[in-house]
Amino acid sequence: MLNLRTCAAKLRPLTASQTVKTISQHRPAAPRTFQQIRCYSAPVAAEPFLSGTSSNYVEEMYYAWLENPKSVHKSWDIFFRNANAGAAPGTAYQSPPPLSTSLSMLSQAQFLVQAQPNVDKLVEDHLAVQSLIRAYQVRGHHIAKLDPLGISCVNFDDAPVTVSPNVDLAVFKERLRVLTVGGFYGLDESDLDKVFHLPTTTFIGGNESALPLREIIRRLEMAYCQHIGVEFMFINDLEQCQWIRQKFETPGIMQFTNEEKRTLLARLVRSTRFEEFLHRKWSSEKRFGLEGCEVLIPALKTIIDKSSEKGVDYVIMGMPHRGRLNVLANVIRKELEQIFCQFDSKLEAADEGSGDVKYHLGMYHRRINRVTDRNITLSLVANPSHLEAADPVVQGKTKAEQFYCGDTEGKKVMSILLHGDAAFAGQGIVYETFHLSDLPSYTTHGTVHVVVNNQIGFTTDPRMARSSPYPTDVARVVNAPIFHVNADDPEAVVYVCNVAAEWRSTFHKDVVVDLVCYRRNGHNEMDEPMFTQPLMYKQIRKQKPVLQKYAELLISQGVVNQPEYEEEIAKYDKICEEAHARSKDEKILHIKHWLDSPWPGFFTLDGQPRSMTCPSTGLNEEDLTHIGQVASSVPVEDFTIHGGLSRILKTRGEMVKNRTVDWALAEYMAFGSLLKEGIHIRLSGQDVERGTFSHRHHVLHDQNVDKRTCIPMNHLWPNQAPYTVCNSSLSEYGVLGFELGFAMASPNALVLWEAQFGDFHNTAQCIIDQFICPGQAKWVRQNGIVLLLPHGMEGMGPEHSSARPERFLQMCNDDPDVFPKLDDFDVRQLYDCNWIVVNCSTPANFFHVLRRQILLPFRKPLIIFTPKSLLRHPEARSSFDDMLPGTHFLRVIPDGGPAAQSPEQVKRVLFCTGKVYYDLTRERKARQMEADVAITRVEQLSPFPFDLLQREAEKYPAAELVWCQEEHKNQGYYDYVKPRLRTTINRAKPVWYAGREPAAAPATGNKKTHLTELQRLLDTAFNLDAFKDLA
Ligand SMILES: Cc1ncc(C[n+]2csc(CCOP(=O)(O)OP(=O)(O)O)c2C)c(N)n1
Ligand SMILES: [Mg+2]
Repeated sequence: MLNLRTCAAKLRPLTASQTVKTISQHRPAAPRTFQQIRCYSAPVAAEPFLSGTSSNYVEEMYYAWLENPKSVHKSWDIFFRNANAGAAPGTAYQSPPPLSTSLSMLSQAQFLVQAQPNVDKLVEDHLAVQSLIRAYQVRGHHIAKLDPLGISCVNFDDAPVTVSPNVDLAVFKERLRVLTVGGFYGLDESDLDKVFHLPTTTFIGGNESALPLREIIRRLEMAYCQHIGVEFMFINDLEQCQWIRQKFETPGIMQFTNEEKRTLLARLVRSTRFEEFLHRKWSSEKRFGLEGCEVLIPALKTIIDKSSEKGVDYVIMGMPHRGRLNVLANVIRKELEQIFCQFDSKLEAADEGSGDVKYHLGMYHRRINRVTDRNITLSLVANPSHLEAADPVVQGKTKAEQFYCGDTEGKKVMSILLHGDAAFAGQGIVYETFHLSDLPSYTTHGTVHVVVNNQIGFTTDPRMARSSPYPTDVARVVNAPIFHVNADDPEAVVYVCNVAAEWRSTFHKDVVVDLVCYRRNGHNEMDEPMFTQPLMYKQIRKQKPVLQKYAELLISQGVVNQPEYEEEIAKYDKICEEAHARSKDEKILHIKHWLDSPWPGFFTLDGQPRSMTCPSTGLNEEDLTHIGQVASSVPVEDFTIHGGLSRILKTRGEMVKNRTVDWALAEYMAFGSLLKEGIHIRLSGQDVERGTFSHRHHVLHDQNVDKRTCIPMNHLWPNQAPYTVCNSSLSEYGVLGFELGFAMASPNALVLWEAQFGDFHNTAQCIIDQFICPGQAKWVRQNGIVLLLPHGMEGMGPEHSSARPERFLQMCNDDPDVFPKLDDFDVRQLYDCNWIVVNCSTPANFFHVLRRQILLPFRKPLIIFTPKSLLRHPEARSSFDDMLPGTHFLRVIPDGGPAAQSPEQVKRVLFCTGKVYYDLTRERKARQMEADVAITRVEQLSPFPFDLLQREAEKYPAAELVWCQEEHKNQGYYDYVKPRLRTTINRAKPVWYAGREPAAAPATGNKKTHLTELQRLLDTAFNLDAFKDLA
């Protein structure tokens, strides 16, 4: 009872005449610092059963009860009422009334509440204030003044109220209708001067633990309803919520020194005058200027400064077109003359390749951060026009840089991603990338996202461009806090950027800064925005530029004077003029100066390969045996594997004894040997650890201990490089982009992405079309990523049959009509190509092509069509002999049987690739045509082995030439191979086709039709009269 009375006294509203000091005597006036422990209102927290996870649950319920007492079970309602009324710990709980509640029991249960006639009102007022505070925290951003134009459709209240100490409750009632949906919790005007205790879930009190309601409202307005809208209450971690509350609620926390204000002004001067300079000099050039969001430059610089202060020394950035040149100039500090000379159309390109427009190029720059005096490296990843496509690439590169410098927590390397409002909301890759953010093998330990939210996408309004109130709602799925900020308030922007950087360094989680701004010009400088947004642009014409507004503010505050301001402008204009003059001396454009990921040491100083040879990719017998033994064992003690897997390992062991490998073992040999040579290997994709077809088993799982795993590949050699094998999220676009980014960071790593089935690569088409295929041509950046694409017609239906080789082959840059004049096809042809496309028919060749990928003196993407049924095909085995020193990858595997012994007798040569070879040899044997028909396997499709196939064709002078494939005629390889084969033989003979007819789908859904089609193509392949009438 004593406790109840004390608490009731505490809760009783005080009149303003009772000073805050009096209250402070009851409760020490310690500053409200952030508390790590979970905090309820004191009486509830004291309950003995509230510990561990139950406290989370109870807390949720408590908040729900605060909003609506009827939303919880009656027993909890009584408990919370009693606890808040001051019941002693352990006594607040009353057992719930039984189903057949008798009146007497109910009245017993309600005894405590009823015994205190005033408590109801006290509790309700107290709860009303708590609910009010919570309402501001949850929904304050709905009424914050975020839009500099004042026209945003996201403004939930278009009549913002000016807050003064004389809070008018009538106005607030209207405001609170928006905030609380259900009205004002019974508080009225007479309560405004009553003093209320503040709950521990707010920091608005500063040093005070109780405040008059009027002041509570004023402070909440200041924290949540001005130029910053904080969206965070969906975060399900109390500690993180408290951290944010403290950052925005603590009175006076948003203070700037005069020095800081002057720095901010100087940064705005640079940002604004840079665009003006470009506009003056090249008024008709597209540059996707930053006008309307000039504050982006100080925003980014703040994030970088703060992160540098926290220990980060490498920042990797990705961004779209908007303001990119400005970021290069003023954030990354690319030499201005290098930027300006890009506007000179007369410049000749010095590098090989086709290049890219200036607002897509990347950059890498190391310098001293002037604010922290620490070294910082900044890299802006080159990107295509495809918005948001660079997001996962940036993440992958960041992960790799963290990996190579041992930064397991993201303390030294971080990423910043910039987005446009329309693209952030509209592009699914944003969602895929967010879902990588907290996965162990993909996390970069927090990304700072900055959205240039100019409230328009090209000509489309937000209400037509998204179904969510904000463009940033996608970030809520990963519990990232979102700071919306009016971009015309530079101090508010800098403040939230500081908080965002601190958030990242504290919690290592993603965070979003939403710069609500406008776009002063059209989509680009040539575009007329009044066609489609007339009213918006009338408003924009009236809008004072942010630099002018802020300069006037600082002049009025006496922080700078007019001459100082003008001098700052003149100083930067002069820098631009001088750089422009120097840029005229540039005669040649070097795209390699715009490389985002240089590989020092891998190339010569002028960027050339150190040699033009590739050593043998073979391996000595001992290493093959050793790797094979580890691959067929469990290299740790007391580890129980599944019985089925024991059998698989036993079979492997027997193969090793017999000096043979199947597909999985060949892959093991390639990986294991490269690891010994210090090459890091990373294999990523859906279910790659076991392998979709259960053939790989690179991660063993203890059958008795949960989550205990073993990766034998990491137990091979004493000082080996690490092997990373990771099941990915169910994404292709995001994960392939990520691995491409990972592969960018170092040439000394074999990075592989495996599709579950090859056809799934088409959901990552943008990464293939925009980065992998043309990356080097556009950005002089090499990349050795490997794509493993399971492919083959197995009667499994139209899906899962074809990895669409035709698409990759169509994008190869070798000329079908020209026989290359090269001394050395083996390496030189690879150097000239944009990517390598292979379909290996033997495990040994798969082994060699993986090793060649690293032993080559340059890097090219490698596309491998990998088998499914061949994984277990008894003939698809290779001997150690084919993998020993001196052996190498075979671009073409000639026929080695009777046909090759008497080549002049051969009537037909069947050229083929991949698994159909095994169908063809079986059929040839059955028909006893081994001396009549030669079968030549084209293992490397691109670059096309013109030299070897010429030899093959010449070897069989009397033979017809036939391309045979299991894919449909308009698919597979035929369209690619035919003209090249004809060039090889100088068009002396036709090249016939044996295969399925053209079709819309990659394969039939009917197994019987599949087999009929197969038999038909085999019939054509071995019917020596098949083409007679066509000749
Ligand atoms: C994937 C993709 N689709 C379409 C386009 C064409 N496009 C270029 S900019 C743009 C509007 C982008 O709007 P927003 O993301 O808001 O950026 P802003 O230009 O407003 O800064 C569009 C549709 C593109 N570049 N990429
Ligand atoms: Mg936009």
